[in-house]
Amino acid sequence: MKDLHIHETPPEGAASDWTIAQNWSDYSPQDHATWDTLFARQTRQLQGRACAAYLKGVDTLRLSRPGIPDFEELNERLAALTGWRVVAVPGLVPDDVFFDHLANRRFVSGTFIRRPDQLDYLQEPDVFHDVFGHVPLLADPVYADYMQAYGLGGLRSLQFGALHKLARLYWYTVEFGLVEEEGRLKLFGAGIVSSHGESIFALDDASPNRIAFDLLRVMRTEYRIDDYQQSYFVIPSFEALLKATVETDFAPVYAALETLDDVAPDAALPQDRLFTRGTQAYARAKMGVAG
Ligand code: HBI
Ligand code: FE
Repeated sequence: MKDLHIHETPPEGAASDWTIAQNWSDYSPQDHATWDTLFARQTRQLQGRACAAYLKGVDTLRLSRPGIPDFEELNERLAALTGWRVVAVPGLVPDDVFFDHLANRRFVSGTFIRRPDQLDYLQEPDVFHDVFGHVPLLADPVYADYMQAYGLGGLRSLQFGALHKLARLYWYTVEFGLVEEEGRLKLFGAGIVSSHGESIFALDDASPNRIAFDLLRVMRTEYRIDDYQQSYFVIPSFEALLKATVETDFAPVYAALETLDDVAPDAALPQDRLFTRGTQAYARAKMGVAG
């Protein structure tokens, strides 16, 4: 999802903060039907798999109503719960713009929806990924604070030239995070909960590592954007994740990262607390290597 369609200035029709109108009435019946299809099969898939706060958010935000949500209506409920709003943008926006929105409790969402023949394939985040994947947890007060803290940290990381490292935190939590709930692993990352295949793979497949979250470890770890992850990180709770973020001065973390090597996506380190040591069979088969 990197470097695709990134403009340097807001495109024609976008405001200076890159927002556009959702133009909800322009969606076709087929667009709404695509949402309904994705919603139905993904809510089935997530029973017993998604974390409690995510499922609660789907419910309190009434995402089960038919059709692509109208952001204005969605925002009435979301803003009342946590002060977050969803704003429409034309695609990927520059990092500083993205972080500024998060720091002000605005989540940027694409407006287009994938074509019916592309239900499992998606290069750029569409409205299903952005709304179904990301928005339910923004109804959770602790997660809501974490996302804002990430936006503030993101703006700060730009001054350190350390966005590259901080982006790994976003990737391995907001997009692909797992959480331990009553002794069992559950999904919370938007990239997983919005993916039909990865919502099974991330919890059940023997291939990936599942490693206890550690801030420095995560920020050293490279990631794959083109296939299922080779390692997932498990947070103990959203409170712990928020604490690890807001109570940490990232300046010394960035300094420490300068002295540490990057870690490969499939690596397990001696100091890791492992929930699962993955076989990496899936990734190896994909790379065409025997064994
Ligand atoms: N723009 N629309 C959009 N959505 C994103 O998730 C996004 C972005 N621009 C930049 C960006 N993400 C990155 O900075 C983060 O993934 C770190
Ligand atoms: Fe996303």
